[in-house]
This record gives sequence, C-alpha cells and structure tokens, in this order.
Amino acid sequence: MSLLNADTIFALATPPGMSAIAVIRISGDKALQVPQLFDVEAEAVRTAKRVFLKEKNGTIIDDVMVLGFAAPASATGEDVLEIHCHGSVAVIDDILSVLAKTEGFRAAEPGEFTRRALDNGKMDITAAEGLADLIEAETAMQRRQASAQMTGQLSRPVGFWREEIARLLAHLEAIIDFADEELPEALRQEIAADTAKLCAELETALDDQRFGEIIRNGLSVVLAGPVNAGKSTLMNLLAGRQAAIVSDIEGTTRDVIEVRLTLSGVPVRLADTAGLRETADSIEAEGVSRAQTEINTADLVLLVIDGSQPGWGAIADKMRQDFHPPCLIIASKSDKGQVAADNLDSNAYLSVDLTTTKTALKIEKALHSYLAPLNQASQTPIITRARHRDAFAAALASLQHSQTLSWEGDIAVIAEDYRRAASALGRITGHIDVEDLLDHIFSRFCIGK
Ligand SMILES: Nc1nc2c(ncn2[C@@H]2O[C@H](COP(=O)(O)OP(=O)(O)O)[C@@H](O)[C@H]2O)c(=O)[nH]1
Ligand SMILES: [Mg+2]
Repeated sequence: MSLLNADTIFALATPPGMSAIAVIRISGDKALQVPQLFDVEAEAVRTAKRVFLKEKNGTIIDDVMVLGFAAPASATGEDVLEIHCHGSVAVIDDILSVLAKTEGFRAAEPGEFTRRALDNGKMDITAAEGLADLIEAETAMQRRQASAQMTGQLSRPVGFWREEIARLLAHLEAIIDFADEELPEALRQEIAADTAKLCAELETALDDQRFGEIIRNGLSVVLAGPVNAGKSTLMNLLAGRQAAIVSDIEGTTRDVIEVRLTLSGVPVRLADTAGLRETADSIEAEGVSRAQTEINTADLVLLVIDGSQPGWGAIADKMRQDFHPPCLIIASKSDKGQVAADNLDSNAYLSVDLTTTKTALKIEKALHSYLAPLNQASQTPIITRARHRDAFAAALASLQHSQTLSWEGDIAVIAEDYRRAASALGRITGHIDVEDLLDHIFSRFCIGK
C-alpha cells in the first residue's frame, strides 16, 4: 500500500447542487468509524441504518442513511461507507468539512475510487475503461458497448488468448530445457496449429471496421465544400438548432464547429468547416487548413456544393479526389433550380433544398448505408480504443514472426516472440508479467511433459 493509499478518501458521489438525495462515499481504513465523528454509534456493515448526524455541540446536521461495506467485499476492496444525506449544499458542505478536518482523511482525487478498485484487484483496466465509458454514454449503443466491456467482453478473450500463448510458451521452454532430446514432431505440429488458430482469432478481432472506436467516439462526419454552399445551413438543420452562423457572406465559417447528435441510433460527431478556397486572409487560411485536417481524419465527408450553379459537378468531382474518407455529394439549393451535372450520374449525389426541415430526414436516409452496419453489427465489438488495437496488432505481429523462424536454430527467439505476444495482450488488462502465468502452467506439467 502506498503512502497515499493509506489515507481514507471521501467525495460527493452525486452531482453537486440541490437534489433530493446526495451520496457521500468514503473509502479506506477509517471509513467505518465515520459515524462516530458525528456522534453516532452505528454498526452499518451491509445494513442501511437511519441515523441523525450531529455537530460537536449536539445540533443535528441531517437525518441520513449510512450503509457500510467491510473490506474486501466492497467496490474499492477497502472499508467503504456511504452517507445518503439530503441534497442540500449546506448539509453536504458540513459533512465534507468534518471529514476534511479529521486526521487521516482527505478529499479523493478524480477517479481515485476506481483506481483503488484497480489496485485491489476488484477490476482490471478494461473494466475501468468500460465504467468510464458507461458514465459518459449518451446513446443506447454506447451504453451497451460500455457495459459489455465493463463486464468482461474484452478481458475474457484477452485472458483466454494470453493463457493460450503462455501454455504454448511453456511447451517451448520445456523443449529448450530438454534440448538434447529429440523434438517430438507431433508436439511441434500441435504448437504450429494452435498458433495459427490464435493468429486467425486475433485477425478476426482486428477486422472489425473500427466499429467499437466509432461507437465510443461517435461516427466522425465532416461537412466540407466551397464557400456559401450551405454547409452551415445543413449543420443547423441536422442539429435542430442554430449551432453555426449562416450568411451569404463568403468565408463566414472559419473555425471547426462540432455538434454531437444521434442519427438512426448512431452517435455522430458532426463538424462544420470553413469553405475550401485559396484566400489571402490569414485567419480564414487557418480555417481552411483546420478543415483539411478534419477531412483527413473523418469517417465520412459530406461534400456540400451549390447545385444551382452551372459547372458544380466538375468542381465536386475535383474536390472529392483529394478526400481520403468516403464522400457523399450533396447538391444544395435545388429550390433555385437543380442544374444537372454532365460528369455525375444522378444517383451519385443528393439534390436538396436546405431551406426546408424535411431535408434532414432525406439526408438521414441517404446516410443509412453508413449508419446501418453500425446499428446492425451482430455482436458488440471487443476493441473500443486505439490502445487495444495497437496491443492486438503487436501480439499478432509477434506470433506471425515466430512462424517464420526455424525450430532447429531459433527456438529461443521463437519463445521470445510468444513472450512478447503475451505481454502485448497483458498491457490491455494490466497483467503484464508472463512469469506468474508460466509458474501456474508449469505447476500443472508433470516431468517429461
Ligand atoms: N435557396 C437556398 N439557399 C440556401 C440553401 N442552402 C443554403 N442557402 C443559403 O446560402 C447562403 C450560404 O449558406 P451557408 O450555410 O452559410 O453556407 P456555407 O458557407 O457553406 O456554410 C446562406 O444565405 C443560406 O441561407 C438552399 O438549399 N436553398
Ligand atoms: Mg459556413
């Protein structure tokens, strides 16, 4: 236990401000003695007790409920006490200030309860990430993915693969230890086959079209195109509010404006950008450069262009050549008369009148092919962050490298590859050390196996 962990920590667990009930959570060695600080004798382990917390002079602070959990059977693995008081700013302040003045107690740092749960083996890193995502979830899809990760959707397969790699590694180490003996061909084949199977499973997990990251961060959709095309008008239409300034003055939008919305159940981050053009205005030029950065990292670009102007098709076609992500062309101002584009098939773009709210639905429908796969994914993806993806890719690369080596000459290098693969997966859950796993596996080996 570190010195900091020796403190008993406390925090308001509910949002600050006025509310019916507020919960103050306390974790650490002294947590269960807290009622005594308020002149209350209450044994509250695993029972909710109604008590009157009092000031030193005997006046009642509040009529509260206390609920205790004794270590290790608590959320943090330490003694925990919850005080359910009335959600009054004054009551909360009184209780917190008594705690703050007491020796051995201090206010918790952000995330410190979860950190202690992690340190005490109550959860692994993936569960902590899942919990953070759950708290931040704004859509049902994000909530489902977060609870799945919190309850082992990622850590289960990772644990299984890591153990499988360690099992194969144990065989390799045994072979190294008994180097003078003939290498059993059947064992070599079994290890090769099991490794190939593992690689295939890791490849399948990686081949997920980044759905997990997209669900967590929102599908990144960028509105791009020439100035005065209607990008900001479209942004406001989809957002259902005046998020961006709309005007017929060219170069109105300069900074990137982002709104979060849900389209067909899918969380979307929609970014409005400055119109793409050469400009002498240095601030607008910075806006254009920011627009280009947004475009390069987007999942989808909506290229908005004034479809009532002759020649728009050629401009749109030229612009989209520079876009890396998939691009949907939106020809605006159809109310002013849609000019046909010679170079584009009529179903290669969407002709819209952005002055009517009905257009929002039309655009949402047109986005269906991008949104539906996210909505209909048969199972929740297991990778939800770039760090998971990097670790999976590193594990796969090490295993694949091992398969290119010769058993006769390079068995020690092969073993090192397995060790690297296991540590890469271990980084995901925070179980980096392979040796404990090996000890466990070797303990089940009998001599000669
Ligand atoms: N008639 C008509 N005017 C539009 C349409 N879309 C945008 N506008 C107008 O075009 C001008 C430029 O729009 P804005 O959204 O600021 O363009 P941006 O520079 O691409 O962001 C504004 O005066 C809008 O009201 C449309 O579909 N029809
Ligand atoms: Mg604009």
